[in-house]
Amino acid sequence: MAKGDPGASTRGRRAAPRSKKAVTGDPELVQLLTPAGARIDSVTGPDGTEYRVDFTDEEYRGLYRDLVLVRKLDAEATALQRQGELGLWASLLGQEAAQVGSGRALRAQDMAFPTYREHGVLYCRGIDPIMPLGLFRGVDQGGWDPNEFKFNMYTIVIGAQTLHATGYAMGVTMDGKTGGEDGEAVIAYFGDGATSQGDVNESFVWASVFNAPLVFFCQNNQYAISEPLERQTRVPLYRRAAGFGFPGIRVDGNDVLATYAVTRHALDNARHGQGPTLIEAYTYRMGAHTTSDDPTRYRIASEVEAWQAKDPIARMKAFLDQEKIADSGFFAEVDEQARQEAIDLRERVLAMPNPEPVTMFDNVYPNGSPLLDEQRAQFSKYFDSFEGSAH
Ligand SMILES: Cc1ncc(C[n+]2csc(CCOP(=O)(O)OP(=O)(O)O)c2C)c(N)n1
Ligand SMILES: [Mg+2]
Repeated sequence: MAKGDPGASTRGRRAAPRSKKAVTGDPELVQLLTPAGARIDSVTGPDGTEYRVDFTDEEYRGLYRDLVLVRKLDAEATALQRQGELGLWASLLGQEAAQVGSGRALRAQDMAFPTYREHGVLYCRGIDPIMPLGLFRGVDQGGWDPNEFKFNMYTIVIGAQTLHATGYAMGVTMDGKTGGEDGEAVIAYFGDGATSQGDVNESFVWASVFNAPLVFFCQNNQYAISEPLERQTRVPLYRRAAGFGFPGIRVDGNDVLATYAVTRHALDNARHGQGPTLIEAYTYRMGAHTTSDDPTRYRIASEVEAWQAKDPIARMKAFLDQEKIADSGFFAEVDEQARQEAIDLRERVLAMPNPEPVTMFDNVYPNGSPLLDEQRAQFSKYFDSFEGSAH
């Protein structure tokens, strides 16, 4: 796992092997690593910003390790759901680079507002990956402290977290915490489907006119459950930002390096008081929407296969291999670490204690309420009436 702040150290940097100073293929897409694993030195965005990364070999390997671990833990969670150990799971399969690239671009002081699929960002924030499994097992409400890790609770209500993030970001400005390298920036994650929500559009307006230090990070994974992108928009999503008065940029969301570069730049602009940016991370949901969904009902296999050729981990591995940044021993060691961490995750999920039903009343208000106390007493009495009840 790439600890700390990749790209921040100044020692042992590796120059990109190829010096191609152009956007390849789609001119609307920032890409620094092609699907075949070839590096592009730098890309100039539409506003003249030059995007590049400057990692050491160790940092490149760290990003690869993150990608593999995040995918393996996600696969283990899906398996646990299939075996009845979780009520539901929302897999991030295919979106690892979008999440690790943006998650590692965050500085320690930055605040993130996730949806329900940001397990990769959660991992980058240093939160124990077991935490969301408790939520999806129904034994707790998430378990991590949003203030400690600067990572809010998962939000299921589509788009709502963009409003929370906007309010938080406006508060950051009011507290005088923007300006300079130590300034705080905020990032809000949401999906392509969420862009059709009123909440998201309202948050665009407020963030824009109040110049909030906020990055809107849209993972366009091409679907909102069964609804394809063309049911959400007639223009590329990143262009929506122009109508609200702030910059928008589309990045190859399956390219961890480009995602890192674009997100870091947008966060730094925000922390320096230059207002919001919309990033559209162009990616693909390789699996089902959740374990309750059957994607074969609404999309064809050839589409999935076409995206498999753009796999975010395969291209990073090809790059590390071609440039001799990592060898087979390293790849085997990462796979073994992932295997061990998945076993550990499984064991700890199975050992999770079931909460006492009455504890559902505990976290509704910080200081309780008389009405809730009454409900708790009624529920306890009812529960005690069952034969063999623990109460
Ligand atoms: C306000 C609201 N409406 C509807 C839903 C049901 N719902 C859950 S996920 C989802 C699709 C979201 O798609 P997208 O924003 O693209 O995110 P993705 O799941 O693809 O990451 C919907 C409609 C919800 N959770 N909240
Ligand atoms: Mg989507």
